[in-house]
Amino acid sequence: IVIVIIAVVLGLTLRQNKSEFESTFLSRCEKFDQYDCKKVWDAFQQAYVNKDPCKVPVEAYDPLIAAAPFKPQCNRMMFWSKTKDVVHGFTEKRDCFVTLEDTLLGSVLDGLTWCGKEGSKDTFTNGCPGWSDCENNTVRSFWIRASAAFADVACGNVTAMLNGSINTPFNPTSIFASVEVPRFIASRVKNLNVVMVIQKNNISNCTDPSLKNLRQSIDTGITFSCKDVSESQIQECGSKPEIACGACW
Ligand code: AVW
Repeated sequence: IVIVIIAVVLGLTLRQNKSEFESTFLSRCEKFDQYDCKKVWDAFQQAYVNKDPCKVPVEAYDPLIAAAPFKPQCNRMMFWSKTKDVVHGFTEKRDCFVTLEDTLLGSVLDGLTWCGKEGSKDTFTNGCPGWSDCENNTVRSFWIRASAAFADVACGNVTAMLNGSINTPFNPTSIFASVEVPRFIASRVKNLNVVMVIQKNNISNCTDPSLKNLRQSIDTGITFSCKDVSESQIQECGSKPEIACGACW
């Protein structure tokens, strides 16, 4: 009996408690059916655990993408650049489009910071390198890998919301321009429809020279369109379910 008690007490003290991060990951994951969240968590951890947080290449997340693959949702896929709040404000209310942040991996990791440390099997949420502190940082590599995988399955009519309140709505250094657009292939994607979000003090619109670059950089065979749409019109469509998705703008 004494031995059993010692073994149990030892087992309990040695067993690592689930971190708050792991709990968040798993509870967000469990909102999606058809995925084995423990398997997804294990595939996620192997990308960065016990590594220098600045030495996690994009490919480190390949096994994670394989464990939770993206499903093509033709004609409903929404990309964005510098319009995160407008886009999600809309997609939260209406089931018209699917963004990366609506998929399992995107929604589980949205807004989170994480990294590992050499010599430790833990996940840390403090003291992790910032987005531009080093090239191969743990969080940035994930978003690049996930964005690439999401763009790889893009099909049919693809929509992108760009920001008319900045100088260069199609910025070559953005994930949208550098990772996603190059993966749109004519055999899968029919049209790229840009929605230029226009606010009161907009400084650019669909006539911006950067949009010409976008038109020229897409795969031949993909047709391109751009429409200036006011932010208030997007919000109105978000709050009026009687307006059909296709009639929003
Ligand atoms: P974004 P993207 N520091 O609005 O085209 C911290 O520029 O690049 O649009 N976080 C950053 C930084 C930074 N300097 N830069 C970017 N981020 C993060 C995935 C931050 O979380 C979707 F499918 C910001 O909200 C879109 O089509 C996010 O990256 C496309 O990639 C987007 O930055 C949007 O990427």
